[in-house]
Amino acid sequence: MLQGYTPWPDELATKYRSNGCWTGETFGEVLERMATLTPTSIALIEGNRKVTYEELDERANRLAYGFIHLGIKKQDRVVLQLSNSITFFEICFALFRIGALPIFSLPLHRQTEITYFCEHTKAVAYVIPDVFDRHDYVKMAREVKEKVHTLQHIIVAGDEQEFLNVEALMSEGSSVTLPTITGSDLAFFQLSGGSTGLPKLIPRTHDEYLYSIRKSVEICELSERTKYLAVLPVAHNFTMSSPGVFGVLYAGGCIVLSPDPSPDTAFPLIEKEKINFTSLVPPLAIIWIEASKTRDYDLTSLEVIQVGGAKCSAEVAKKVGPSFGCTLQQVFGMAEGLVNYTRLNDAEEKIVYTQGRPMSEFDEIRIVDEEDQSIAVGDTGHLQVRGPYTIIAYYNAETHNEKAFTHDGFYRTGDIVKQTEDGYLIVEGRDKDQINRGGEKIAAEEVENYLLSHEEVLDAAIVSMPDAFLGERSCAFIISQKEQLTGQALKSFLQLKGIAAFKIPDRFEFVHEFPQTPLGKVSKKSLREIIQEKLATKI
Ligand code: OOB
Repeated sequence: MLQGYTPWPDELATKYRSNGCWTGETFGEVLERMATLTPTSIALIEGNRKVTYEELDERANRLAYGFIHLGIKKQDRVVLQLSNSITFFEICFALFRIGALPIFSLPLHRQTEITYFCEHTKAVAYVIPDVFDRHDYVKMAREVKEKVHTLQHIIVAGDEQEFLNVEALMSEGSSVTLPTITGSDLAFFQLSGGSTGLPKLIPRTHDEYLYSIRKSVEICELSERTKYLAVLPVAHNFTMSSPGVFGVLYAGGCIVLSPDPSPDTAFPLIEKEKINFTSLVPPLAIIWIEASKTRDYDLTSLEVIQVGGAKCSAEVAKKVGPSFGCTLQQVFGMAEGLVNYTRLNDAEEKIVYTQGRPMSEFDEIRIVDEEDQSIAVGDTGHLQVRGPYTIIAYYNAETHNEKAFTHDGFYRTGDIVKQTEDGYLIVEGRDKDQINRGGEKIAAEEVENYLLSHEEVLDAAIVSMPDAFLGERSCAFIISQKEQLTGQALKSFLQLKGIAAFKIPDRFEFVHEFPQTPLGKVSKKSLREIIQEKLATKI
């Protein structure tokens, strides 16, 4: 058993097996099955390169042997930071086959975050592109390797320099047997959006994650005729499994990988590949809707556009269907588990005004007040959830787990919602110290801590401010004795430190003190009001 991992209690595991949620199947087996059933169907398209199910299966196997020859073993942790590429899938399935555990970081993460993921999990390997979006990952890997002593291998897709090349890892495995992997084994780690100091890691077993995929495939009606355009990073839970790229592979469909989400890249791909399904965050939906008015591409193949990751306003939701001649599906999910979908045949009113309902009949949700007491249906309160694909603990985070989960094993989502009579959820707000910047999550405390490491910053508090396009942006209130300190200087400081660009505050406000709550804590509510007022008067 991996230290720091809290296994499912026997009672729940037995329940989810006996009610058919957990089948014991593994990701490695899913790919093998599809390679047998539909060997010559195209699984992945990246630019001019196409890979069939059989080829994907074969290449994943050769890489699995390569990893074993390198000495990577079952349960070893491997930080994976690849863009939307065929290599991402080959590496993923290779690691699944040998039971090594990928940690799905995002292409935007920088050395501070990557170093932390490697250190926290004692990772033995780190997989990167050479250059992506003008960022030099090899240089970054050099810096990370200096600091992390467990890290033995840097594996590069592209120009590997002094490190290992993915292609060179491919190996024939005549003399080795792959380890046995079961459904209850850990498969990988997802990252939590977070609200406290350091990002939390979400452990996932094959059983629980494949259940969520199977159920999503059913609800979203994916099949071998699905042509899915992956525009958001595939490493994110939404694009990965709701039903996402893994759902498409499960259904035998075809994934087209978009290097970026702009209409200029995505629309020609939709026309060329006759895409019928894709997933967007709300700001992208806005950009696509605007672009659809002026761009002359044939987008009539689109059947479903999902929007999720942040609240989609009714105003935007109303426009998706008419702009693209397709069905909108709202998706309200979380990397920790629970995913809600509007159903494809729901009435317009449900699709536009709600964030859907839980995907599984075994999702237990409750909406409670400040004292964890259930409230009347229709009242607004805190959402808690327990179920066959919602985690019961973060990895290696004992103190945090005590706060994040109730005594009876419900996850406190930090979302404030209300429920309709027929079970649909409407997201009304949040009680977690997080900023949702157009779907990208910023844990306020994490960034505050980075700012506090600047010698001229005495205190820092980050809050959200409303934004017509992204929904929210971040504003940092700073107390400093140095009058010369500027927001620009702090931005440069954070960039140099190496953190994902979306976490760098959009605005800085210098103050002499923070408003306080009656208990003497910083009142973020008052700070939000201050910045809203300033924005309203355009100061
Ligand atoms: C998805 O996952 P995360 O882990 O990046 O973020 C989860 C949080 C939720 O707790 C909620 O606060 C917010 O993001 N959220 C939404 C939303 N979808 C996510 N808030 C309002 N409306 C929505 N539709 O973001 C995620 C994971 C799987 C599927 C979809 C999204």
